[in-house]
Amino acid sequence: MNVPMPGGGGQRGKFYTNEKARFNPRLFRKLIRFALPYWKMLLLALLLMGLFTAADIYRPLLEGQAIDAFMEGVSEGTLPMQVARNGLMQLVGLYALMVLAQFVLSYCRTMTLRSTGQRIIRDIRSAVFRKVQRLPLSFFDKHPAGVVVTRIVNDPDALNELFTTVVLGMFQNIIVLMAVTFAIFRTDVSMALCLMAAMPLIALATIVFRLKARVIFLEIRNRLAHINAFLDEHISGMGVIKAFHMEKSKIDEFRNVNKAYYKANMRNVVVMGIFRPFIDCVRYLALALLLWYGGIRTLGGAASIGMLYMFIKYMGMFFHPLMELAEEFNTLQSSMAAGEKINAILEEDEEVDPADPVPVARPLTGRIEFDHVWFAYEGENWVLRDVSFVIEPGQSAAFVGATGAGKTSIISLLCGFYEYQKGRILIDGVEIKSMSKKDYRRHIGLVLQDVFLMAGDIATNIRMWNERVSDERVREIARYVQADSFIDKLPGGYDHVLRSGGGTLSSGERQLISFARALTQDPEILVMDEATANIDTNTELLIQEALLRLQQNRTTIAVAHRLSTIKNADRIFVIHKGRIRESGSHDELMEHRGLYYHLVQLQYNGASEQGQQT
Ligand code: TTP
Ligand code: MG
Repeated sequence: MNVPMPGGGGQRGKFYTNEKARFNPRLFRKLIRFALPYWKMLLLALLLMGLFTAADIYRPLLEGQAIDAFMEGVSEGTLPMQVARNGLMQLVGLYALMVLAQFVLSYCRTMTLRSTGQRIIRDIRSAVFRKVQRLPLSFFDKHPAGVVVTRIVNDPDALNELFTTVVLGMFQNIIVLMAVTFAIFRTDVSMALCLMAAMPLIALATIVFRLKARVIFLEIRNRLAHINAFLDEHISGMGVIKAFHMEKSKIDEFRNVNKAYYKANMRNVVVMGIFRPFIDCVRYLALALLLWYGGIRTLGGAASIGMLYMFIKYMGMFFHPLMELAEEFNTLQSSMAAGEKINAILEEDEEVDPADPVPVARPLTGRIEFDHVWFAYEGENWVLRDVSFVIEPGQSAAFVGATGAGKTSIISLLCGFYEYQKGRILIDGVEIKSMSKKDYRRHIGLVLQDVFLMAGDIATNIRMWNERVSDERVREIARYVQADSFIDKLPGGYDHVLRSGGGTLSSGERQLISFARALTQDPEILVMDEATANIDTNTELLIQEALLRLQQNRTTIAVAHRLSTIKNADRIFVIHKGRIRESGSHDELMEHRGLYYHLVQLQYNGASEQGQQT
């Protein structure tokens, strides 16, 4: 899979750029369904938050009252014991109780919120992975693996923030703001207005900050995607980079990509660096104003020291949620961007299966028919043009033709990996579009040139996690395809554990395993695309013998560049630029002296020039 660089347009745009990080109510309604199953928990969290906040608001009131009670005592010259009896003790007791209650509430709230959050993340991750499993192969042609991984691993975290931190956090902060406002205006209107004097400045700063932050935030996300795509490409292509001595230039290239990311982050640092101190500055100025005005009022007897203390406390409680709100808006934007990307995957078209599939006959006879099939990977770039052929049950067919002629595409269509645009493909007389892909793929054994082995031991890779295939059968099949000799030499033999991809085996060894894998299914149709391309001539001859026996009761389709390997096929189709140009047996085609004849001549001459007989 090639890794496209970000910034380009087209399909991948919505995975990289064009992030609309604005709040989008339609998207929000879609995403909220991940939180809906946990509405009870979230409601509980909200309730706990409300109680906690109420206690928070009430505390400065108590503190103020306590101070006033004490001051009264001092001014009246009462003894400490009497002050205590005058209600200070009760106040302090109530206060201690509230602090304890807040501790419990805070613990319960955090636990409820966090555990719900983790559940939401888990659900989203599963949903995205489930979706990815159902996507057609064409999706993976367009989206690099690194990006899909980000969608499954990182984005759910960001989206979770939307429900837990942002929505509930905003709710809480707004409640605090309203409660504080109510409390101060109820206590003293003129002093409350004094505190509010700072509001316009703060509102202005927050708006400017929000706008700035949004632009910078998008920039950071894009730069990050850029770095990820760069790394994805350059780590998987390490071999090529080394072979072409590109290390130095790649290091320079990375320095630039890295610098762009650094710069975007630095802009964020600067904006954040200004915003917080600015708000602090405004806050302390407002405090000074309050001290001055409150001082005058206290001295004049219109307010008490406890009240002034309470106002100072409330001022802190007022600014804190304001700052948090600004940051929550920021998080809202990032989580909306993540949500948008997750939603884009969730809305991708899945592999289409008919609503009411025709059941697949068991066993199939294995008749394959292409009826005027046209196919393009994209738009009208026809890769297959009006392809028609029939392969009768039990026949062996071969496709030959130049590189890029469309042979693999024919096989991909037969396996239902891509949807064809015109014509029909029929298996046993039933069009594949009316069958369930999962059902009929069971009947097709596929051996490809590039073999992907899963993480696990050799035997498991052969039986493909199908427990019904016994160890005995695995060994028998491995012997059949001549894989046993190299497997026996591996440490642990059939229990030898492979890493994902099977990179520690040679290409030929992987192909042999792939052969065995296809045969454990005992498929009615066996499809081989360059299946022996990486296998030495000696082993291939041995496999050919096995294959001949295998072909007896199944339909086989082989694609091969080495023509010697398909000479015995019942029918050979010559593909040229997406069309079938010739078909027939080897002898017929040789007699015809057309394209096939020339291909054979070329290979034969080429081989004999090198002194090798094919
Ligand atoms: P293939 O069908 O892959 O060609 P082939 O199998 O005959 O070639 P080879 O012998 O090298 O294996 O491709 C046919 C054309 O389709 C080719 O021009 C590339 C194009 N193509 C796409 O546009 N998108 C794709 O995802 C693939 C796989 C191929
Ligand atoms: Mg091919």
